[in-house]
Amino acid sequence: MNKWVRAHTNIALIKYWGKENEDLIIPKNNSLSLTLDAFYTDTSVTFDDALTEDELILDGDKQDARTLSKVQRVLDEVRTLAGLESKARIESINHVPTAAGLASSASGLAALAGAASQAAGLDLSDQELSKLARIGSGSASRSIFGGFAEWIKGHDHDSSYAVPVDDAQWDIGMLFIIVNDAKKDVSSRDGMKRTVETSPFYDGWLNSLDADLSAMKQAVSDRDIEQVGQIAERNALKMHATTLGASPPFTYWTAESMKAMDAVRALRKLGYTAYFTMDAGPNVKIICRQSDLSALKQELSKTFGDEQLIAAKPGPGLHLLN
Ligand code: 2P0
Repeated sequence: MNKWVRAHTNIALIKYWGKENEDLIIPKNNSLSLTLDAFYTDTSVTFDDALTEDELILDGDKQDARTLSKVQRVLDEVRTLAGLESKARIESINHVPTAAGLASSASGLAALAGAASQAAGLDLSDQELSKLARIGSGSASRSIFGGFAEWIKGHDHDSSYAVPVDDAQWDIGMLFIIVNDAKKDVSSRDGMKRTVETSPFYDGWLNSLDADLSAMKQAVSDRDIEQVGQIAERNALKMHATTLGASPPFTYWTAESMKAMDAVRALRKLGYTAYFTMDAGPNVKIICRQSDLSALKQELSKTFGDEQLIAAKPGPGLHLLN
């Protein structure tokens, strides 16, 4: 019987935005994230000689070839490592609150790396698992680890993987404001490629990253939530600024995102530690004290529906389920 493996999603505080090598998914810069408890994917893989093609069943529905392509990168690597030729059947369940619009490739591809290597009889180290998840989706490399993780960019397949930075067992949390669950116009993969190739602001982004990353690592080590929030917010704003300079230009922000960002600034005026970050979509995530999560949720429920607000705490790394 094959085992089920669980991986949690992560949100970057120092963003990954742009690839040095698109085929191997080697990033242009190191990134640093926090793995969260609220969103995760459970996956089980069976290699079966009777199958004529790989298949992916996500939340009970068989997925098309396009969705299968990221997954096949990981399966092919596992087959190579294990000397297997059989096709695989993947069953996956996304535990993401309905309508959250957060279906993340990070938890999905990390869980797949764990489940596929397990099913193939490989006993991989966390570093090997991180590399395996990375070739499916860059951000998945970080979801192998709980708490804070840094993806070291490296320069080839063997040198590009995430490492644990801090277990985040302190007063930090994240509150999600779900403003829109519609499918995005520009995927993160296409968006980062277009930005690298055409945005004159991209160099400015890259040049400022070392300073943000080292300041963030210091803030995490000091457990300084104010600094973590400030650095994350400015890093996210810079990443999003690069998309406005792309050709053709684009943004992941909507009017609702702006409203949510204003709401976070208003929380700060009330004296709360609250800073936002955003990814390749319109939802806004608030970095805050875990001990303030309930109060912030209550404050924001004056502006947003309860179903739009999801509280998260630091989550664990990849693990087997019983
Ligand atoms: C991140 N994002 O660091 C950044 C910030 C979105 C904005 O990683 O092409 O799905 O599969 O490597 O990991 C989303 O991109 O992209 C992402 P691929 P991925 O979390």
